[in-house]
Amino acid sequence: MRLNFSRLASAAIITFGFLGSAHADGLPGAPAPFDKGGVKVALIAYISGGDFFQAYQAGAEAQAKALGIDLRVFPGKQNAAEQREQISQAINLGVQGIVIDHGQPEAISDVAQQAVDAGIKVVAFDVNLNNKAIPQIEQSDHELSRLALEQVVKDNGTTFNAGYVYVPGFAPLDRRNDVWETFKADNAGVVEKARFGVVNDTTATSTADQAKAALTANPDINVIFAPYDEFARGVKLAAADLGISDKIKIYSADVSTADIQEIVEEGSPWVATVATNPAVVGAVSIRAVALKIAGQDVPATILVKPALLTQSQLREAGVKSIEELAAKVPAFSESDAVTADWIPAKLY
Ligand code: SR1
Repeated sequence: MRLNFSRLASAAIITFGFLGSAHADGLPGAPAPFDKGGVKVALIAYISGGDFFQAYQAGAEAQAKALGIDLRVFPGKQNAAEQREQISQAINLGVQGIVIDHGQPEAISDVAQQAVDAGIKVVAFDVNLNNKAIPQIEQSDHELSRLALEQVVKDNGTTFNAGYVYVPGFAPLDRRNDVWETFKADNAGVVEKARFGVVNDTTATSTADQAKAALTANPDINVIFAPYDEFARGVKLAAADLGISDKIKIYSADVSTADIQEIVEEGSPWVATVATNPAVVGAVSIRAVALKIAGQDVPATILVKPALLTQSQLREAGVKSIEELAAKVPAFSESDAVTADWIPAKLY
């Protein structure tokens, strides 16, 4: 995806509970039930902490508001039992649609099926429920990983010692891992010296503790593949504490305003990331469930394509925030995935 500098952007606002909407009395020209308004949708998250998930939620809320949807957000605390209970609650609330954002398939597949059986339209972001009735939204994770590793090779060649941050069981991380495994198999000079990572409510600091141990035990690591921004932040923190920021290069996924600042700061080892605008992904998720509620076709897999962002590009462009990025890179301000002429798709 090419950088193109010509757009305007603004941020959405995070709130909880059923939200008011711009078209509470109906969206003129929209199909039923959006023409009358009062459509209730639940967004049920597995993880709510961290920049990515907050921006995703904000984008979902902005798109819901534009569609006249009353959106009830159930925040996630990495608790499978709680997410399962929240899906049951949403069914009992009589929502017309549910967006499931991450989660553990084995814990929620049956309640998701109960929702489908109750006539509720369900879509899933980054959790594969293996259910034909539930479209899956993702950020082209294989492509994301491939773009990041192409940049790794551009900067470091194909002979280096790597640290790899990975936690299995999360669909996007598992997909990114597929590409990493193939990459290693294809490049005998790439040696994975250490593998670590944790996902919890303090992912960055917990990962930093593990990174410190890994980097201390393996002082010859010069490349870190950390395909989640909280992982990258943790590794950057560890490198700063150990005084080795000039010895390693970090490649990640995701981007936020805080990430941009950490990437462009002087002496930062975080040299590239491959990302979508998570607010756009949140908006796409709501559009997908809205189309299903309106009885319109939705593909089984919906891809939101990521873009490579290097430290040097960001510095040269003088970009300091996700809004400035959205102003310059069209893919960060909108997606053409699951649109319809009755859906106000422009968030920015
Ligand atoms: C724990 S999974 C984290 C990932 O989910 C989303 O796909 C984001 O891109 C993030 O990297």
